[in-house]
Amino acid sequence: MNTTLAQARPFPYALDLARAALVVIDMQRDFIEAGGFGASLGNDVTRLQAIVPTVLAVLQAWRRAGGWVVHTREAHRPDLADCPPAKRLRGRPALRIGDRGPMGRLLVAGEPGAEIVPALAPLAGELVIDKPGKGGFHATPLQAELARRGIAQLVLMGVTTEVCVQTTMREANDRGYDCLLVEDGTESYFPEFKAATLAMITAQGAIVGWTAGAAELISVLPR
Ligand code: TIU
Repeated sequence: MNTTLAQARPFPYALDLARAALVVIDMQRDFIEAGGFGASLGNDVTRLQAIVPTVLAVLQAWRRAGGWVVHTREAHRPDLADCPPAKRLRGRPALRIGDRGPMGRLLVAGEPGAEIVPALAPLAGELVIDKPGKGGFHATPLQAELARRGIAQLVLMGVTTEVCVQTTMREANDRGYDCLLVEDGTESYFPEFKAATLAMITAQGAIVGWTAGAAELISVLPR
């Protein structure tokens, strides 16, 4: 199915659903719920909770249209062998990666906090990528999995806009994917950083990619 998001910024985005993947970045309890990694850094997680219904609406419309879905999680091995000390020791958080919090060990695969929020749980047939970095491509099989399915376009949602989402989008852009970020399907702990990210992505003739609203994306998907 080919369609066009006429209202996309900075200009219309031609979507080929058969060659596109919806990539939902790090919608994990650790970033979205109290007591997780995001909260340990001093952030107000309620900003991120607010986008769950929009992310779900796009996810459901994409699934109904027969589109393929990838979910990422920022999740380390229990022995933290894939967590560089530079990452673990950065800053002065209340709890560090691997420390035990109310939802288990922070950002460790298999712990409750590392799971995707229940409303957005992956379905059978959807790809789940655990990534040790901010970008979805670094030290993961994501590129090979996309290539295996002939994917050329990525539609992105998730958190946080200027950290894992933007990093993944830039990695994807450098690898030749045409990327579109769903404006109200992403959020940051810092509203000004979200606004700046959307602006810098679309500036200079879509130097990193496109953005569009969830309603327009849903409206062009087959029901
Ligand atoms: N802290 C912050 O804004 N984000 C992260 O640490 N990871 C993701 O964005 N997933």
